[in-house]
Amino acid sequence: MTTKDAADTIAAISTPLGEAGIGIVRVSGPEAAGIARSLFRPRRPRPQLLSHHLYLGQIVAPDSQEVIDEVLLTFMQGPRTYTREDVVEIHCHSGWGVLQRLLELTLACGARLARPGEFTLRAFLSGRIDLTQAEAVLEVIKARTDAGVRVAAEHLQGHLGRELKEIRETLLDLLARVEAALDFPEETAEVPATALAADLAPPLEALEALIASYREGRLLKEGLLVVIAGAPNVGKSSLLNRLLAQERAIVTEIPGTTRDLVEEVITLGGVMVRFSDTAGLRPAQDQVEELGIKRTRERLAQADLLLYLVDGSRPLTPEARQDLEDIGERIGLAVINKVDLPQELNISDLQQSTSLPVIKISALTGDGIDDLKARIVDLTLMRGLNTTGKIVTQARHYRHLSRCRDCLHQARNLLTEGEAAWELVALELQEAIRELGEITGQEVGDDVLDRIFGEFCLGK
Ligand SMILES: Nc1nc2c(ncn2[C@@H]2O[C@H](COP(=O)(O)OP(=O)(O)OP(=O)(O)O)[C@@H](O)[C@H]2O)c(=O)[nH]1
Ligand SMILES: [Mg+2]
Repeated sequence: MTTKDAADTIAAISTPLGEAGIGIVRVSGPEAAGIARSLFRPRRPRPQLLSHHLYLGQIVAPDSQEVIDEVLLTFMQGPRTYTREDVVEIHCHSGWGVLQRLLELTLACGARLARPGEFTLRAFLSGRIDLTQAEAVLEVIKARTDAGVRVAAEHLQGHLGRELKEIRETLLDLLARVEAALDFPEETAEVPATALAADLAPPLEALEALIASYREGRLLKEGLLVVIAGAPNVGKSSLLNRLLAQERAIVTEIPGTTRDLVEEVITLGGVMVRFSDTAGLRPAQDQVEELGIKRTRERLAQADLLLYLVDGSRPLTPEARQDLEDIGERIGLAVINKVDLPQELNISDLQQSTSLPVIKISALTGDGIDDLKARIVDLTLMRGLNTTGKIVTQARHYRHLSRCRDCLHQARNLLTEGEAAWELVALELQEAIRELGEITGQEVGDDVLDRIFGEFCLGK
């Protein structure tokens, strides 16, 4: 789809379909101004529409002269537009019928229906934004937390793309030096392999930092997974309900109530957190419970953060001790629940069994819950969750960055292995450069573009 019909004028409804104050039909391409002239009757007659001005008027069907709606229309002359082409936006009342009718009129006047993401694709193809910025458009639209919006906005401004382009430039310079060594072997002494290997260190370091940031990026997108685990009846489901402030999971005094995972997402301190309430850990008493406990163990392995619950009104059991030992050095909290009841648990006993910080709550009364939430946020920040824009949030970027790094490692190994195999070094560098180009869009195939822009909504 990508480049072959770039000369068409495209049109789409750019706001969600539904009843609302305004809806927008957007038109982009060489015919945009002509289409506006055929459909729009300004309130005060004008010889021409000035660029980047807003006009009040009516949309009138050219053949029947029927008035469709009262609208605000703006004509934006390229290249100072989103797509760098001429763009017309018609702000009408938002209703299914009106928007549909308006869109049909633009099509009747020569526009073609835009495909999902085609406006942004044109912004990319015209060089107004790079591919990371195009992807950031979708990221902004989908962001659900403050932190997510912040990182997406940084990406939209092109910070990530710029850093990648700088790394790519560095690699291109290195490649030029390697190619010089290839072309003029008699002067190879002037291109010492060890110096080249040393010059690979800064780009490698930058790549490693970006790759490491993906963990945080994924957290921003998918949320931090906090698993609530412990023996049956210690109050795991009660805690989940308390954190969500809703009766989400079933709570009874019968041990073994929760059998499946119960999960819900909330935002804490601007970060998305997915809480997972699990089946109580004990030797399973039937097949259903066995499956539930298996799921619990799997979820535990995936957790970013663990809340291991114990019942403060009972002594610590050997099973709980064993669980805590298994958890070992992972990040989390040991949570003593039911502090509203007379306490039978020996705290120093608990502290000896685990290196996790210990915290006391009552899921029943809400005691200590605010403190617990604050500790969760602290632990999130401790994990180095920063939101400064040099964060990789897309799996696609992560893949290419990892491959790029691998190529550079290879190149460095070749260079330090003594007898430098210049051809092989050049190949690795070329591959590394190509991987970065795939991220920024400097070297990217139509199939990849189709996949990326296919995820967009219509009208974007
Ligand atoms: N007094 C008191 N009772 C609590 C507290 N938290 C939970 N309970 C009670 O403990 C019992 C078990 O609570 P649940 O939340 O179902 O416990 P669970 O850990 O989810 O249990 P399973 O799903 O069986 O593993 C219920 O009767 C709760 O009302 C608390 O902080 N104080
Ligand atoms: Mg439960």
